[in-house]
Amino acid sequence: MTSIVLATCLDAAGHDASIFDDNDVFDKYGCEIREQLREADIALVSTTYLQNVKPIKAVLAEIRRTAPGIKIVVGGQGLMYWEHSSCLADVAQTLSDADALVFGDAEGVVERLVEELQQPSPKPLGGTVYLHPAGGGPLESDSSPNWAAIDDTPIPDWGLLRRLQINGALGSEFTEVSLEEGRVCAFKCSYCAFPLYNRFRRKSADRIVREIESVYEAGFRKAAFVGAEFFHPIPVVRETAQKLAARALPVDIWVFGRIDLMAKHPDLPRLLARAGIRHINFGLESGDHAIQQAMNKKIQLERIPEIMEWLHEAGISVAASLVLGFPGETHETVRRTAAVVSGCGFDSVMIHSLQVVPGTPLWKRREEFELSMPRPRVWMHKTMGLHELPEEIL
Ligand code: B12
Ligand code: SF4
Repeated sequence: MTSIVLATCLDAAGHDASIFDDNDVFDKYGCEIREQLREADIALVSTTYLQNVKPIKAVLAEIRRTAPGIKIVVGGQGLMYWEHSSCLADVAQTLSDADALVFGDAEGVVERLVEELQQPSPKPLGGTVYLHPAGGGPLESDSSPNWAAIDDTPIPDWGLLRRLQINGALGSEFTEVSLEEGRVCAFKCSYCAFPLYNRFRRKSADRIVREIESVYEAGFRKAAFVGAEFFHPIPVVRETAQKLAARALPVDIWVFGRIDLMAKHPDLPRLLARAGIRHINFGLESGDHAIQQAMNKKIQLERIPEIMEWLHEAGISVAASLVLGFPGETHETVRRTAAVVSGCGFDSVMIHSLQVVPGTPLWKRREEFELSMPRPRVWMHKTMGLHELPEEIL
């Protein structure tokens, strides 16, 4: 989705683009990338999925070797992640093959940055740090992120999937697209990294309807909302569902969302089904009340079986996800979670191990939770250690 959002910004500003979107892109598509780079003015490199900066450093070096004069811009949520765990000067030093770093949203910046980078002295832009200002002056270090007005951002043009070269070839075979109901989530679960690299914004009902219309017009019949959490606030969800139901477009929709928020709205599942929602991914995480409290998740577990019945009656399936290993987890709490889950009637269950991400409330309160981290990603606390969890979920 990141690639299509960036390509939409470039397209709107009248520029052609081609996309390479995969792990290890140079290993897989080296010839095709080099061919494109020799004709390009600018390379946009996204770090959204990355936790390790090394692959990006290598990609930048390879781009620079192939096209020494090209302008390179790096952005995406990985940049925010590294800034959290390091400092701007270190990030800039590591990514020194780039010409500019963009913190926060691309929309409203990328379109202008493409022009500015062609100038001898580019003008300051929100969220943008130029690494090589004219005359080799000092680093401009305003990395306060650019947060766009979410309803005013260009609607992602999924038709580009058919029109642009993706990984060196035309005519992609994607049948499903991703959309955002907004950015991030209004909740603050203590282990969750979503709010760290982005700011909560929710799209209006009219905007979401326009996006589904655009997906339909581009010929797609399946869309997944991946912003973070679809069901808050309920009045916006209700209005969105009413408007989508009125449009009755044959687009099957999949969302991430807290089904517990529907407890006081028994009519909502049927309305959602009329709007096209077919599947929900629900983060239950634990069936233990004390762990729910400590996670700051606070799901009323006893209401879930009833809400599941409403959803099933409406024809909506639900996959639940669990996180094992939160401080306080024992064999007993895992058994309790299994009992709760087996009484809920979920269509499928995904199990993950706890990850303690730097910057999250859980990470900041390590002492209080008696949580130790002998190595990055490895945790232990009074009642459990990562090594006790089965390999299949690590
Ligand atoms: C969908 C998703 C997945 C799917 C991916 C499916 C797919 N291929 O599309 C799956 C489930 C596979 C997945 C896996 C992982 N994910 Co994930 N995922 C997401 C999710 C929910 C949506 C990503 C998305 O499309 N966002 C919409 C786009 C438009 O947003 P964006 O990329 O941030 O882009 C905006 C800005 O950042 C900026 N921008 C981005 N790139 C660039 C580049 C330039 C040049 C510029 C100027 C601007 C710019 O402009 C864009 C528009 O404003 C995000 C959370 C979220 N809501 O963003 C997590 C998220 C990206 N995932 C994350 C993580 C950690 C992972 C995993 C590493 C998890 C794991 N431990 O295995 C893996 C890695 C996968 C991989 N192969 O690399 C983190 C990454 C943060 C980080 N760097 O540490 C996120 C942010 C969640 C979080 N906050 O913890 N994920
Ligand atoms: S775990 Fe889900 S509900 Fe909680 S803050 Fe993260 S995205 Fe929101």
